[in-house]
Amino acid sequence: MAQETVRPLAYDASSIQVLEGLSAVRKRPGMYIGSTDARGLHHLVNEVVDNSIDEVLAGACDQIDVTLHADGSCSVRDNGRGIPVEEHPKYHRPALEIVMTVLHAGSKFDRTAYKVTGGLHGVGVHVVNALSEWLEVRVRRNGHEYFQRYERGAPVAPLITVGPADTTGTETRFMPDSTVFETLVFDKETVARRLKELSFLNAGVRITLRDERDTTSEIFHHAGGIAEFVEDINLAVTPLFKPPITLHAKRDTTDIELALQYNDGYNETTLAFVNNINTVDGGTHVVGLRAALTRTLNDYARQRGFLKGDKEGLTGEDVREGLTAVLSIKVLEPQFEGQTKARLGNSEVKGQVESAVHDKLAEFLEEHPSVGQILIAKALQASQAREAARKARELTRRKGLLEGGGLPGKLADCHSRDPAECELFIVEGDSAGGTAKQGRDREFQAILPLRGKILNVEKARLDQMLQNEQIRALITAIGIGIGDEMDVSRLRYHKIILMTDADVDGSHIRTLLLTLFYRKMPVLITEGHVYIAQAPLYRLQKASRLAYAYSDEERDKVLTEYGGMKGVTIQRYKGLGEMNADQLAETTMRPGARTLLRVTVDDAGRANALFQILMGEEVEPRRAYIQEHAVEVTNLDI
Ligand code: 0RA
Repeated sequence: MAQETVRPLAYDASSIQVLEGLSAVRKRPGMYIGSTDARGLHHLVNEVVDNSIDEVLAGACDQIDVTLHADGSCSVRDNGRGIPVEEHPKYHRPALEIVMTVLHAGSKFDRTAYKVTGGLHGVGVHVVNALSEWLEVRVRRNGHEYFQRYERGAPVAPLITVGPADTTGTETRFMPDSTVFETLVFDKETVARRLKELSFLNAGVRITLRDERDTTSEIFHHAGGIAEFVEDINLAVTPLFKPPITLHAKRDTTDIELALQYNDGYNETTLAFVNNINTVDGGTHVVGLRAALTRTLNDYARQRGFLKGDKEGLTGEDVREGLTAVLSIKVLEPQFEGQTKARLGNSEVKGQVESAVHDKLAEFLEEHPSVGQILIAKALQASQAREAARKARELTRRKGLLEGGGLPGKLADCHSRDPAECELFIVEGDSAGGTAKQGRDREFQAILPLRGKILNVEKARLDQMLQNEQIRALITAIGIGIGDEMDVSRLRYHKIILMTDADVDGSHIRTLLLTLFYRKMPVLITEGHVYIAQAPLYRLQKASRLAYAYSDEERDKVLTEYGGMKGVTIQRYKGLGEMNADQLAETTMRPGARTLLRVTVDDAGRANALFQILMGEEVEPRRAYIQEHAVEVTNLDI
């Protein structure tokens, strides 16, 4: 074949290395991109975009255009310096080809600066290439436009010049390999979310997202950077001052940027990024930030006489109540730790961040005493509430309400004492609770019926929460406690299953419960203990044939299988209470027969904003959100 003869990778040593690298990636894609589902697919886009963002970090690029093409491919074009095309000293091939085919090109063609691609996702574009049916790259550089095409990672022709160019930059277009990925459809929202985040984190960069499939386009551009990020997060709450406080400092080679604003709520939202990577598990930079906040606000409060000499100081929790902060730092050699590599480990960074934030924040408060007053008032109020909560907790403990022996009366516990096999069904209403009790397997399934409305913890403090009977019952049954005394090793059930009606009330109760868990017992969610039961919406019977349908589509499918509506009895379940115990067990509760949705938080910032919108004070954003995302709200699997 003609094509074979022009393949530059014939039989020399480097070509063998390339082919070995490719087959390693193609054999175990999960090792490189985590998975081959939708998440892995979007990882490809992020990898390519991150390479352009590295040009932004080098100060060499301010425009990135992402296109989701109608043919299913994706392209990313930037106005950076262009990937070098000069001969690579070790491989004796164009550097571009090496970047596209070999693990970490290295040497003089490696950009020395802060790098997104050095971090968590930094697998290299060659991985994208290896997992693409085809990939085409165009580089504008040295007055020329260069072009090369690859198939499944291997070049199909040498790098060629296709014309003159009066600008510089790189464009990469790739078609994900259908033999690798389970899904091939790029989700605009998923792509947009990361691009939006990047546009906040890199003030001034202009990122466009064009979707040729529906001919829409969006521009992400935030001259205000992370200050605008904070404002965006706080859209649904009432800030205590405007604009957010911002600071920027350098300590050694570490660049530190922070924006923060307080609101009249009680929750903390801190997003922390290292080289544009979201460190959801925190790390030394977050420890430094917290230490600085506590120290600076205590010093300030004492100097101004808000805290008398003998009085106990403000705690970390006090100074973080109602705080929204975005911390974005750049580190030359980040070390990411932990199972998901989402925690920064560099020990030197703690002191760098603490020093920078302390100095700059103290300076800011000196210059803006009115904002200082607001911060101190907020923290003192939190401190008083914390004291009240401690008393309330002591009181409930004395009454034996929060600890062993005092399990709530309504709880129908299971026999097993092995938490790993135990399940707690939280059921809406006494009537459904009764049915669930009959239908359960008492060996390992416990039932806790909840009556009426549950307190909205988004608007309540710990002391108010502990006065609420429903919430006390939940806390006691779950067993891990709440607040600073939480201990996940005391979890009594490894599956906590929310079983509510498929109507508006049920969805509201479910959201309230998820808010409670997310805000007050987040380990339950991060460790994957919370599930949502899926009850059927329809029961369809035709003579001796019986089927359950969990959606309208499923109902229609069953009807087709039945050969039409004739002779079919359709029952629509409006609530769990309409099922008898056997039906409930067989459709919703029994392992093997049931489907459970596990609640996960992909994106802490988004979940946070979602709860603020759904449960917060501001009505308008909530209405807008619910109208826009009606389906998601009734099927909340954040
Ligand atoms: C290595 C060195 C230089 C730039 C790049 C790589 C580069 C890579 C990508 C990936 C996507 N867009 C990119 N743009 C640039 C520096 C080259 C120089 O000093 O001229």
